[in-house]
Amino acid sequence: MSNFQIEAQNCANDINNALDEALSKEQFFEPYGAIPKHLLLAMRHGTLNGGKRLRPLLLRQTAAIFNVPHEQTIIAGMALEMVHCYSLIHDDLPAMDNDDLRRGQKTVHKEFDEATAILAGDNLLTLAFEILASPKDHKETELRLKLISELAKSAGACGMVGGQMLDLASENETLSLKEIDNIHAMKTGALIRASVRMGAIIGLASDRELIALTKYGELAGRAFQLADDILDETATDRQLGKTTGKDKKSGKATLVANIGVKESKVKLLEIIEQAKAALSLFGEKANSLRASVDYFGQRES
Ligand code: GRG
Repeated sequence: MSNFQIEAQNCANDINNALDEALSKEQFFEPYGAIPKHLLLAMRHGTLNGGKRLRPLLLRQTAAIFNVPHEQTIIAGMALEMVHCYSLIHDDLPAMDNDDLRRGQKTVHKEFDEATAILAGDNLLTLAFEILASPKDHKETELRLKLISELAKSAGACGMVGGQMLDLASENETLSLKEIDNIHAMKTGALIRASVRMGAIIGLASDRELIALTKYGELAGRAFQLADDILDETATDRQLGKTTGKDKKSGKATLVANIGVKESKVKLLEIIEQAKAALSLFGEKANSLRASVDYFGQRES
């Protein structure tokens, strides 16, 4: 295994263990009683069913530039994953992408039912902010508020939710490359940008450092989405653990639909190089972040 693979695996193990514990029955007794069992099972299904945990990895790698130990990035990493998993659960619903398969398993509304899937997503979103507010990893109130604000803005109407709205409205519409880019930046890029910025916030980055890392985060988000669109066109259902080719079928505006797979791959490599260049300020300390964006370009699932 490469250093990147080992690092990604360690991060995924840490986050999986922490999520498993956070989504256990005992956590939910006070003050109103236990969480309804069905709801908890649905939340666990949508969260602990695989997942590469790339957002916590970016957060952890960014914080490591500032010598923050991994243990102090677990809660923020879990909060990112909870928001990410909620978005996938809701995205799979019949009212949105209407998918039966996610991470190689039945989607939450297929395994349970639609109402349960909506509520499981809602509760993951709420829980993300509940755990971020806890002083366990970060004693300083101001730091916690900054993390909460960063995650809320990225997940909200000017970020992921707004991007999803624009994306749904764009089906069978002709969009300019700039408009497509903007939808991608909001829908997928915002949470990736926030992952990096939250790592920088935990690391008490200076303004100059935060600007450089934000640029990296934005470019990494673009690379991630473009790679996803290329995979949607070129990979198999089995490889991705979800239904592929849906963008084309639904007439969704993607860069790949506009410029083709070959040119998209060239563009992807350009964006990856720009992302790595944005890290020049940090020298070798940012090598892990460089490896992550390289992985975005090479991933097969
Ligand atoms: C429903 C509010 C709301 C938003 C949905 C993220 C999103 C917005 C929709 C998902 C559609 C999609 C497949 C977008 C492409 C990028 C993406 C988020 C891929 C999945 O992320 P990975 O590869 O997933 O990190 P894992 O399974 O590894 O966690």
